[in-house]
Amino acid sequence: MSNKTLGQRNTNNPAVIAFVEEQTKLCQPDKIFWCDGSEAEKDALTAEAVAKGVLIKLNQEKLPGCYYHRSNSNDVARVEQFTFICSETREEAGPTNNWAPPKEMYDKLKGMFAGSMKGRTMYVIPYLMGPLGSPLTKVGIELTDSIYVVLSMRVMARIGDAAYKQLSDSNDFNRGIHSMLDVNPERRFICHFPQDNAILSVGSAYGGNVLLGKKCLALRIGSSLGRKEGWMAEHMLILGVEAPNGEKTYVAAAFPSACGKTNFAMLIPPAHYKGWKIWTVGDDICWMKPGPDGRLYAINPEAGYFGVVPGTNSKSNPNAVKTISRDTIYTNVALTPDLDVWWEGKDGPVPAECLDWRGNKWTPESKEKAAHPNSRFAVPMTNNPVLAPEASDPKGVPISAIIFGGRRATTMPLIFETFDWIHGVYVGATMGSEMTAAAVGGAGQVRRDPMAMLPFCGYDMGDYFRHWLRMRKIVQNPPRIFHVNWFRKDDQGNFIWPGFGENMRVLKWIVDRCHGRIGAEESQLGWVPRLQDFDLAGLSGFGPEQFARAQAIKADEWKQEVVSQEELFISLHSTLPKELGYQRELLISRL
Ligand code: OXD
Ligand code: MN
Repeated sequence: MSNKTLGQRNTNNPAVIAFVEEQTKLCQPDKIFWCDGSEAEKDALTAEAVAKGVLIKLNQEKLPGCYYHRSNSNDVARVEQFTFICSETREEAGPTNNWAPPKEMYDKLKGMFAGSMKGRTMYVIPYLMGPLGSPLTKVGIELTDSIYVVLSMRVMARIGDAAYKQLSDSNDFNRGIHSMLDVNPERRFICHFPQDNAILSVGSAYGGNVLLGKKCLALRIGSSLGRKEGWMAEHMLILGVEAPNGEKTYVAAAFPSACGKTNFAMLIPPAHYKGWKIWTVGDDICWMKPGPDGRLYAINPEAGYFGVVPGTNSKSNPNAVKTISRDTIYTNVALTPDLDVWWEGKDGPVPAECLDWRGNKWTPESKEKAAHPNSRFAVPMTNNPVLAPEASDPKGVPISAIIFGGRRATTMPLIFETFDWIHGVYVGATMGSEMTAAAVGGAGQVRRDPMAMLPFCGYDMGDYFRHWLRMRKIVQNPPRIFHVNWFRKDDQGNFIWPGFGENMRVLKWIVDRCHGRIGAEESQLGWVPRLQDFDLAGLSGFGPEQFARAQAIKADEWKQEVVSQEELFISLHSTLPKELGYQRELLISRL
């Protein structure tokens, strides 16, 4: 496309045009820019963002195609306290979501949007969540006054003409409107209207609050659509395990935010796993639907990774290090004098001096972190050296195993397999994890995070569990369900399990279980590997004794665990499926 046509209206879809016209009247932008997703558009908008100081061009010799962004220091994470599900009734949103009556919230937000884009450009971003042509794919139109949002959305989703192609002349698309306003936490609201397939976001420019395809559409609205339409929207990575004989087994895994989903999805097996390979399908979100052969098929609706930067290095995730060495937008990391980026846990020396994420001078003596703990990269998935070719397959991939896991210093063994689907739903529903920096507040405390969906489920959590249970009736060959914990600590506070690439050993047991070719023994929690079932070969500092410690089921810890699960169940009691209560009783009797 030539430069002349950049920003011109590029669709005749009457519903899209009407939506944009209506919002233009409300927001009163100086200019409307219709995005087409082209390279020319990327170049032009990037240049404009640099000229306006929204992006800093990084050292192109070291980091080709990379840019740096600093967000407002009051705007660095998702804000669950300002995130609302505005369904018709409070009951539909359930006790774990903030709720406001839709009319009241529409009125309030309309007041905030009125004239909010005066002096600014309104960008129209048509996008796809999912590969073009997939029956699972959804179309969204996001209107935004942030050029950073446009440039990030084009990394995270398939934007431009493909979206209009999938939409054709239909009016079935998600309507998303975002305005930064004055980036004031007092006027920050992330609101979802499932009945209208609409999202309104104001007062923030942080990814999870404003890249509306991601958490807002792909999870909150998506989960609600999935329940209506018979599919599942989950906070899961998807990976493929390739065996030396070419056999491919796909698994989906739900871990809460900042618990290593991206690392796990890009894992490199230890040296003696010759011929084994891990392929990434997705690192954060998974949409699953029953396929014609009675299995669950999954797509990754995203096209990029919006990952936590600190701790990324050649031990934790060598593939991510390569992935983010080009074409990456870095947000809130530290900036070195030669326009390179730095973060805590990066390979190589600590810089003698740099600018921290706020833009203040930082030296190794400084008390504060140089990079914000929730600093992020946004990078196209096509940069990933182990991107699964199936990541763009409209059919998706058949899922053999679902893995739940959290960050738990105690209680949870390294690995167990649940007895059946209903038990697996119970284990997912009662998942707990120590909180991280991905959301504001409470870092370190254990909170119940059912299926890692607590901040992302767009309707009542009890009904969400019911939907999971119902899926068993629709899916003839359901995946097996497992639980893992990489983060258990010993009495000295050291991690027992080495983690990272060694997680392949756990994955191997899981894959072999799925193919019915390895043993296990029954425990109170589920099926667990016997020593002879688990590969410890060549693992230094981790032998049978450590294995026993990693797998220990301690009565005192489980007493506390079931009490804390009860608190969750009480809070959800009015809609909690009775099957889950029975599962808890069964567990108690086994314990
Ligand atoms: C994310 C999150 O950004 O879960 O993926 O917070
Ligand atoms: Mn996430």
